[in-house]
Amino acid sequence: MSIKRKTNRKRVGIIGAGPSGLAQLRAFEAAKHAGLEVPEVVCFEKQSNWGGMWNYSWRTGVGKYGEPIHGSMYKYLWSNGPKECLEFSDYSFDEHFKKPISSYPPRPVLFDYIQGRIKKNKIRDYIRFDTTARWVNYNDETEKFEVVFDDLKIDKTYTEEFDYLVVASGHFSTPNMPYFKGIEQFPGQVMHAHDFRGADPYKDQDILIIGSSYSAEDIGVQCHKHGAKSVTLSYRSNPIGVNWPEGIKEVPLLTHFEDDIAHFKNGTTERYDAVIMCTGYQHKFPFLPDQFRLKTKNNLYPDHLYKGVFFNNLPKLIYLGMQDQYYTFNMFDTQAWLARDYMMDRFEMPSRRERRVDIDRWLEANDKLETSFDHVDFQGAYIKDLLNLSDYPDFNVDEVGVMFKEWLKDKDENILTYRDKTFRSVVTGTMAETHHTEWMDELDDSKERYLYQEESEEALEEVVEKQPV
Ligand code: FAD
Ligand code: NA7
Repeated sequence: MSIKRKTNRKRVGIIGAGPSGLAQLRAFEAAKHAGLEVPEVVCFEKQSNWGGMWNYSWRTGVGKYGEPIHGSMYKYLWSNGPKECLEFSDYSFDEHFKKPISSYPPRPVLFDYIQGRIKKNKIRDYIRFDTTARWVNYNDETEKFEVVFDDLKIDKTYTEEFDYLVVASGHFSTPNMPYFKGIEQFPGQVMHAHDFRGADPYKDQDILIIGSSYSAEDIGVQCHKHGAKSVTLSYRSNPIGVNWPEGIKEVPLLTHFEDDIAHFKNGTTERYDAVIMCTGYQHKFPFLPDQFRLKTKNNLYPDHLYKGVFFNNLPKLIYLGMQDQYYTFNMFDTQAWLARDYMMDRFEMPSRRERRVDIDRWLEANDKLETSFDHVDFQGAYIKDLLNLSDYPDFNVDEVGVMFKEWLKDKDENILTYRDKTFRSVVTGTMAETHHTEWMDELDDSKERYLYQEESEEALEEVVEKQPV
């Protein structure tokens, strides 16, 4: 069934209600509040709730309607960078929590923060949940996107038309799963980080992790924290190279298995109980035809995207959050504000050639990056470029860059204590609180436990004191 609409108001379709899709909705809402006429906007989300990765699912494999599970997050995930580096500049942590909190909150706390900004505005009304984008066709005659959706709840397929299509479906969901000779005979569990839901099952086990990036580092440390006997990280290109505590080590790449014995490139061998592939994710857009699909590895400036957002061959197709990420929520905002302005004819799109020149300039700069500090500076420069092009509230990107570099140094010094450090907000100037419990000793990641304050302990003591003896 195809629903045709007789209205001149432009229509915007957004695929995904994670932080990027929600940033797009928030950007339109801000324009509406400013009295501007906004297009008709509909967001489609295949899960039953918003928040993307931050909407934790205990499920792995497929969901209740048989769709591949999107979530890769796990219990006990605490922010892997300072929250001051991702703070929305139009909705501060102070505004949400009404008191200073620490710099590295756990997942439920960040999820709560993301929701706070959008609950204030009735953004839920724009979202059709339990709805998967199945296929996109661009009609050259009408110049509209015809998108096929499945309403999973009632098992119904329908098509809708849009003038603009925003792809905000994330890119840390479809595993990149390499093969190693002999792995099919490995007797223990072999899984990808995408299916990791917590470190509890690995207590007292010897764990082999393949990869040397964020997931390898954090899952390795989580397993160590929650009682794994040993954790070995096996790297392909470069080791993470931090000062590992006893119980975690890095070795060169795995070459093959003989039963439960792993052989490594340096000739050493070791026995393991379980293998976790932290080997990254694929940018996967099964709903897009070949000519519109973004084809890229995980990097800081995917090719073919003008300003990291507009698909160069058809700028009405907009991608959000497709870069590798130092900056997250605030970067998605700067992208969404610019995308909104283009969709509302407030940003003049340069010619295709000019766009190509701009993309090439960024790609060349990207090629020259060497260190992690260079990466931080590069993404900072990108965000400053976007900030110059829209009215998203300015924030001190250079200062955030300084915090990212501190964070990198903190991790180098002590991977087990970096989450105990505190930073100052560039949005409000508020200094973060030290958390009531050191991260290594904190085994409960609930919001209630996190926000539990000493006052309540004092109050509790008072109550106890007043009890008749
Ligand atoms: P996602 O959050 O992935 O959201 C995409 C949404 O699109 C999902 O809700 C999905 O269901 C929906 N969707 C996908 N396909 C379809 C379809 N066909 N139809 C309809 N809906 C669809 N960032 C940080 O800042 N700090 C961290 O500590 C941090 N930790 C992370 C830990 C892990 C394990 C992972 C995987 C990522 C982490 N990130 C972290 C990065 C995280 O990806 C971003 O913070 C953010 O979630 C990206 O937002 P997004 O909206 O672009 O994508
Ligand atoms: P990343 O950052 O894309 O890293 C992928 C890692 O996997 C990286 O170390 C790769 O090594 C390694 N890799 C990829 N393929 C292989 C093979 N075939 N063999 C060995 N190693 C391999 O993904 P992450 O999951 O760590 O992080 C993604 C997000 O999740 C991030 O934003 C976090 O916040 C959470 P390479 O260096 O390329 O040799």
